[in-house]
Amino acid sequence: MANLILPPRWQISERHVTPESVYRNRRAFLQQMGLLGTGLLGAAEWIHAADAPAATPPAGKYPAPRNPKFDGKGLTLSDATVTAEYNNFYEFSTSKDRVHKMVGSFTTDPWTVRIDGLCDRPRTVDARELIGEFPLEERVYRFRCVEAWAMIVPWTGFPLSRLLRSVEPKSEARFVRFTTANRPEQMPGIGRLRGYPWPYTEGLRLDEAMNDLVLVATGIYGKPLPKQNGAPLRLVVPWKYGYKSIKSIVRIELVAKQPETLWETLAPDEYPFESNVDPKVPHPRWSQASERLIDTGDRVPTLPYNGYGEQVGSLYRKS
Ligand SMILES: Nc1nc2c(c(=O)[nH]1)N[C@H]1C(S)=C(S)[C@@H](COP(=O)(O)O)O[C@H]1N2
Ligand SMILES: [Mo]
Repeated sequence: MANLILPPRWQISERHVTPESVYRNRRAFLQQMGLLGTGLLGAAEWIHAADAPAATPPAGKYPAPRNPKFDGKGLTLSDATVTAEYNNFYEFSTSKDRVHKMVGSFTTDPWTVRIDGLCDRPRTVDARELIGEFPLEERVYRFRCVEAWAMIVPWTGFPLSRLLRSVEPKSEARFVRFTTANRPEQMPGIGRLRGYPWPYTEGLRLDEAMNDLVLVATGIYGKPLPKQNGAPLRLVVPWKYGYKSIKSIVRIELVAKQPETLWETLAPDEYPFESNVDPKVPHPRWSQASERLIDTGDRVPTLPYNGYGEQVGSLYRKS
């Protein structure tokens, strides 16, 4: 089946960064960094904010306090304009620089999310309400696409573990399955990639999903997520290749068996379920030893688990 299907655009990757968008806002970016620098909160303030009641509507929750555990020390944030205009979101377009121009008619408010499957308290809730329930925090993470480009961004959101605990998973639950909205009338890429097994789905083992690093992101750069980055809710799994970080989620389901995912279904040898970032394991068609930062163009070594081995290595140690 896979060879009847249009190949993913990333099979011809490595030449998608448009030089204008890379350098255009460089000055503005440096100014912004100066401002961000003064906006850092200390640990005490962060804890205080995290304990505050969570009734505020989403618009009032930005910018959220930065979690000092993930303050991005030693990392330089990627240019916000570049990350907003260089996107993988195949429901809209396979051209990264076009996605942000095609999301205009995509409605992300109101937005219903269903959290169900093998749990005692399944629920269906509007995204705004859900975001209002959890204290939001900012975390600076590395983000590594399987195509060997990377960025460093400040996400706003809350740990997925909190949401999962709130629905009380049953003991039979072993995996979590995530599904993106499927609206061909608003998402022109769906009709163009007819052989793809839409909707976009992804999955994690339950123990991976419960790891503190996994965020339900609701914002980026101190503001609510732009549609092209996965509004109103997306996943961020920083130690895995970018395609695991599924956008614009409508359903989160606790399941017993490893779920099928869009990319694994299309090309299991290239985009397997686990997909941990590993510089020693090349993609069948290119090396994963290094990566290109999308704003500066710098090539840097790729780190095992994308630099998060200390937090997640124990999940994969064979006993
Ligand atoms: N629904 C959906 N989620 C998706 C994708 C997609 O095409 N559709 N692309 C993935 C890939 S390959 C990457 S690298 C990231 C890109 O996220 P960004 O555009 O916010 O940088 O989103 C991931 N999530
Ligand atoms: Mo990606």
